[in-house]
Amino acid sequence: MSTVQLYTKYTRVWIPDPDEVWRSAEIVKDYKEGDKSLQLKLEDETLYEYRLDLQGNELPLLCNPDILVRENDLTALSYLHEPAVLHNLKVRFLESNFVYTYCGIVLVAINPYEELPIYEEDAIYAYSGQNMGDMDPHIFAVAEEAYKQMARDEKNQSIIVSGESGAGKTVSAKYAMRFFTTVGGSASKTNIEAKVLASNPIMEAIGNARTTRNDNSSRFGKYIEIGFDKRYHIIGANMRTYLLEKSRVVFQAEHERNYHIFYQLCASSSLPEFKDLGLTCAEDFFYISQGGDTSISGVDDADDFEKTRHAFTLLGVKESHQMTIFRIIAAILHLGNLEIQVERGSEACSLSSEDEHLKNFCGLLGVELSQMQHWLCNRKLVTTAETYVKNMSLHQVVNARNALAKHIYAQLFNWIVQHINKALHTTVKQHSFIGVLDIYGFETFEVNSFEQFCINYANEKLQQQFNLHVFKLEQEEYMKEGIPWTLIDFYDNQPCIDLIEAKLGILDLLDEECKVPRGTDQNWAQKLYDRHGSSQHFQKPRMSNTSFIILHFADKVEYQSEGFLEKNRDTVYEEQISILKASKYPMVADLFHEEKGAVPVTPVGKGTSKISVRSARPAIKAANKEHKKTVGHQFRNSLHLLMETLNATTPHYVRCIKPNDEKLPFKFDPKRAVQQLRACGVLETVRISAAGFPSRWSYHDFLKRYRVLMKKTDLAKNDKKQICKTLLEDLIKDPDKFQFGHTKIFFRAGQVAYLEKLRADKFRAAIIMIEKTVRGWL
Ligand code: AD9
Ligand code: MG
Repeated sequence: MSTVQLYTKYTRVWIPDPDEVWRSAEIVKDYKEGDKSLQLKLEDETLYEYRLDLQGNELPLLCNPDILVRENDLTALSYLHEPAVLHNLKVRFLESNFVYTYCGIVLVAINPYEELPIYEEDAIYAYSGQNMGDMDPHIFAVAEEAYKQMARDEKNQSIIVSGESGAGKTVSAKYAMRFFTTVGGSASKTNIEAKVLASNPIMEAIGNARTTRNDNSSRFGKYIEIGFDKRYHIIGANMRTYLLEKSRVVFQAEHERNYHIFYQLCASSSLPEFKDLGLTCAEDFFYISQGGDTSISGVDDADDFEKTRHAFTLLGVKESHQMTIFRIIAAILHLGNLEIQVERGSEACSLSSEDEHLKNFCGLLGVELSQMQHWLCNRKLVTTAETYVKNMSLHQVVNARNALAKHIYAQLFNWIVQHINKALHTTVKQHSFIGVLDIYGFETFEVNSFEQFCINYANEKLQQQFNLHVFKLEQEEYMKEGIPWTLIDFYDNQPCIDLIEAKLGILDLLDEECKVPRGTDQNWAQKLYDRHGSSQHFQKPRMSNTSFIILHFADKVEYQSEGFLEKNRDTVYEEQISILKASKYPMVADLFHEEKGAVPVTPVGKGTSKISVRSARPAIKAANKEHKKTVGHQFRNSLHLLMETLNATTPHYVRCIKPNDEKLPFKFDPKRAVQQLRACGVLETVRISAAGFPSRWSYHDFLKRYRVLMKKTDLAKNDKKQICKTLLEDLIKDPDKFQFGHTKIFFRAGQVAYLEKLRADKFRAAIIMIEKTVRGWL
């Protein structure tokens, strides 16, 4: 049977639709080889001519048979393609309010934007100890599976949650953690379960913010390992974080906010213990009011602040340390309000020693005011021969001040993470762990910069880890069933990863450009074109000489090179840091001590009054010798480490989907859903599955369903396997379309649908026969 013969009357197909992405239609006239169009009837009964010459002569995709609609697992679909996946998710979500669906080893979770009664403790106990296939798909089922496999295989596990902003990653990760703390609770005196959960409100206070997409958007990636003892009780945890979005500390786009903690503190500034912080309402501070409205509907910042403090206390962060944390947070706010004065007749800037904010900033951090006042406006330039002090322009002062604010915040963030880790650390021997990864999903905006580049690079790595894992699992299953595994074709995104991280790849060239005196974003882009212009995953946009395109697995993304160098260097001025190191508060001083080589490497530009550009060159070289690791370099290392960790665990994947942009409950926008299914690799999974033998039937089940297609003489035989073989070899002429395993029959995509069609035809013929007979009687 050729594919053409599948397009017969009554068969249903998917046709593209501008609003729904795909809509179904029924064929009303058998398709014949060479026909220029296909006659269809749409769901509203209207007739529609599907012109093949307008569709590149491609016949439309076929619908799955009805028995497969609403499947718990999408890979059970016979036709595994985009419309089938989309349709099933939509029907389950809208008609049954099912949030969760499996797609092979992936749990797809669609954000309901509504509190559902499916997460109570009862539900946790209902899923605990059950088999995944016996229950409705659920985040608890995935967590249970990880917990069970940890014990059964004596192997560490990880739960990898991904999806775009607002899709529900953090919520899912929290439910998974709640599951483990509940089923792995030991009622010990250490209260470790509560501590593990208490890390969430703290991390959200310091690392989450309102964005246009999510009122509680995580601006960092997180991998938390929950440790268990021999009896699989929780004994501790450890967390690693990835690439905090530092730029938010000094800037927010319209309608966005800075990190929650700033507003929480301002909302509580009238408490007696905070009267020395010099804080007022959030609107008064530049660093946290650029986005406009400083409140979030439904959120009480003062209330949340109490929760944050309570969580700190639970984790054993001393009152005095908490106080220092809040002083530092307040200090950053004052830093943002400094009144920088430009001296008349020169470019030089200064700060008044009477500036209340400067006084507060220095007082809160315990540093000397006169020093800070000077070094916020001047910088040191070192040549081999001499050291100069140079005034900075207003632009430079503001930049340096912002860099300092970001640096202080990032150091504080790291300090808090370290302290949480200390509190969650245990001396009891850890037997195994389950890691939960809540990381930023693939993203593309109108303008994509260094942050998107890093995020998408991370996703490219995760996708590869995923592909390899799926491939390995398939391979194992095939071996177990005695099927040659060379029959699977599979996709590897290594070339795209190489483009980014290999020797002389994008990151290497970026680091190089950061070291070159007078390197620029544009020169870097030029070097990328020269070196990678012919690469399969790289393109130069026709209309631009500064941006570049990467063909990621999920989508094509155009990046603007502007700002890459600066963000990659992440420079702060040594003189300013030295002052902080000398703080009279040990905790403040400590924050900056481990830091090595925070050297100004920004090459000297024009307007240098005391040194000519040429003579400045040696200085830059000298500085570069101590050059700290670039952000890109650090990120690459941390991703490698993450991959090593993940590869040493058994992974479980959760892909979150945001069903609409208005945050409306149970509204499904097919266009948005498809976009994400492509980006988060669900369709890629489907592709990998479809490339192998996605449908599997046990001999018994197969026989039961397709008896009607078998000859009576064959059915009389005893050997079930042989009956199935005889039938299939008769019905499906292409031997590549199926394989006989030890216990199951493996089918290529589409074969089960074809068998279903034969079965339906047989019944239809039988009905017609009966009708004729009955008519004959009458
Ligand atoms: V981001 O990349 O950090 O910006 P996330 O983490 O993917 O994003 P988050 O978990 O914060 O999204 O979810 C966004 C909002 O969706 C939540 O604040 C809830 O209001 C809503 N949400 C998400 N998942 C669920 C759910 N399972 N049930 C109910 C949910 N509401
Ligand atoms: Mg999040």
